Amino acid sequence: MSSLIMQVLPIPKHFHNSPAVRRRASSVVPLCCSLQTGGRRSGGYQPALWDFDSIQLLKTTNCEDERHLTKRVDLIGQVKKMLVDVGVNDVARLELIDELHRLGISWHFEDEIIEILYSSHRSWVDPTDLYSTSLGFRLLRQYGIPVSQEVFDCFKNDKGTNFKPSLGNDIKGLLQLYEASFLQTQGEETLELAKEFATNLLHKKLEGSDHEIDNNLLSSIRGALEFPAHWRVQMPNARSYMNAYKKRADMNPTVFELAKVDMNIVQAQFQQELQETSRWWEHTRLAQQLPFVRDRIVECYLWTTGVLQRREHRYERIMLTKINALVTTIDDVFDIYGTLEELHLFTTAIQRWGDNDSMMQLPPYMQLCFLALQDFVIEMGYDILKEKGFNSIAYTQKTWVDLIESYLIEAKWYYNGYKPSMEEYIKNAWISIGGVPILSHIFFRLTNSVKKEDVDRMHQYHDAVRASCTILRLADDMGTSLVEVERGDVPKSLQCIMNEKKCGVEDARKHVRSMIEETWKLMNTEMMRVDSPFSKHFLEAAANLGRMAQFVYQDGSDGFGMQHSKVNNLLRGLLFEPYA
Ligand code: 0FV
Ligand code: MN
Ligand code: MN
Ligand code: MN
Ligand code: MN
Repeated sequence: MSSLIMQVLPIPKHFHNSPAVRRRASSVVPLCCSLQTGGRRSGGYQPALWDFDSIQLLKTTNCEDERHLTKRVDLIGQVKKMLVDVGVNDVARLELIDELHRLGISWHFEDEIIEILYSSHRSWVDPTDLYSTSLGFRLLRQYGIPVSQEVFDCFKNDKGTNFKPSLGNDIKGLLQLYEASFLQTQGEETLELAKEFATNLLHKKLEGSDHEIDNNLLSSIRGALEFPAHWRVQMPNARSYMNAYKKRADMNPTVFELAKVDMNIVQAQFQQELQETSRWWEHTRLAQQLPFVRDRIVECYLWTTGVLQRREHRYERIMLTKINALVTTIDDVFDIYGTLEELHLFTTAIQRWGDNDSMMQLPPYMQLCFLALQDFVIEMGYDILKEKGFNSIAYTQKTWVDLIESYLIEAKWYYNGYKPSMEEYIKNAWISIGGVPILSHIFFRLTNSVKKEDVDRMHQYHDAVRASCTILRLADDMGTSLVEVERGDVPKSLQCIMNEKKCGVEDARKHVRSMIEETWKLMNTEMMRVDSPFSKHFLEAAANLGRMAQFVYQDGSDGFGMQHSKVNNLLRGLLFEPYA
């Protein structure tokens, strides 16, 4: 026991950077072994790409200095003028709003944008112009302003059974119609029709290599077919949009300059937040003591920049990154290292939270995990009580208990060789992906006055929560399940569908993608509900959690555990390399 206490002993903060401490840390014998001993599995995960020291030494920019901040204020003023300039026609204004969003700078203009969208409401609905109607429709819904799918009725044929064939020549209009269709809520048939109609025609345009379509438009179509705008997270995508925007003949230099200055200021803020979380992660010693877990603090932080996009949510991002790291750690305990007997003990200890005897039954490596989690839950609960006057601890604990019980169900399935149906699988797997503690945290932080009634609806896992977690699960399975099942794991979505439908992996992927699209309809319904128990910021973050999963697991590969190069390049651009 005494050697455990030695190893777990905290290292005082001011020693964190000292070489002596780092040497001592690396000579500590881990509480468990990374080798495949005693029938334990291996995740095959590579070490972290960025070590503690290199993160702490980051200082690539001095962009938070006075000069840059003043420049940004000036540029914001100029762009505001452009937005409200009476000389600008409605369509150009809508295009500017869309661009500000894609460039990641729309938050500077939120009040202006909402006012413009409200006041111009419907003035752009023009039966002769599919482009502006579709763009306007999408932006209104994106900003939570109600608008009916009926605005598209005038583009349908006389019987109303499909869109008019003549629209097939309006490529820019089709692209916008396609984008608009992803804002559909459940049961909106016109928008479903719009999606099929536009998708088919856009695919044909690409295949036909039509010489009349210019290259910029072609690449926009390609990008949109892969990822519609509504599914894209703002910040991690902003930089690649900036690169495309820069090359366009109609780009606005002032807007571009603002995006550039802002990107570098944000990067400096992100670096500080990352440094703070990395100090916490180092302090937990989880990566050293449990060498089988994914050591992914930078990737965990990247997630949060997509989920919580608003600059002022600094504390929330730091805490969310810690949740991501704890979820990842405990997930790896269940999926990789723990024996079934140990996993039962861990589940019992969590169910009897606070009961010391149950905790003392655990092997030391699990005690470390448990205490790290407990510390964190108390810290978070303390802050919420202090700031919101609500004691959230029992609710937070419930989310962890539910998560860990769902992990145990999967572990039992695995050890029994049980193959669930897709329905049975997903009923458990939307929880086992780890979204519930994430959303509970975001709920408490982003709700101004916390009411018990709403807290209950959150923790009975309202549809908005379920939709967000389901997208997260389905996207994760697309990116990780082939490797997981090979290593030894329960059948995930792809395998359940392949078993059930007796189909190949490509058909299973198509099926999962259509399930993601269906779930988005539920998410959209919840986001547009006028009687939602949730704040706008919470719903935005819940949607972003799904978007971020689609981003990290894009192309069906694992940009988190396996550090896929596409995601890595975007990560470098966002967090480490100033925009020159
Ligand atoms: C998924 O890992 C994943 F990234 C986790 C659990 C990290 C925490 C969650 C967020 C950062 C949102 P993995 O594929 O191993 O998860 P499953 O559930 O498939 O074991
Ligand atoms: Mn410390
Ligand atoms: Mn896992
Ligand atoms: Mn798992
Ligand atoms: Mn997975």
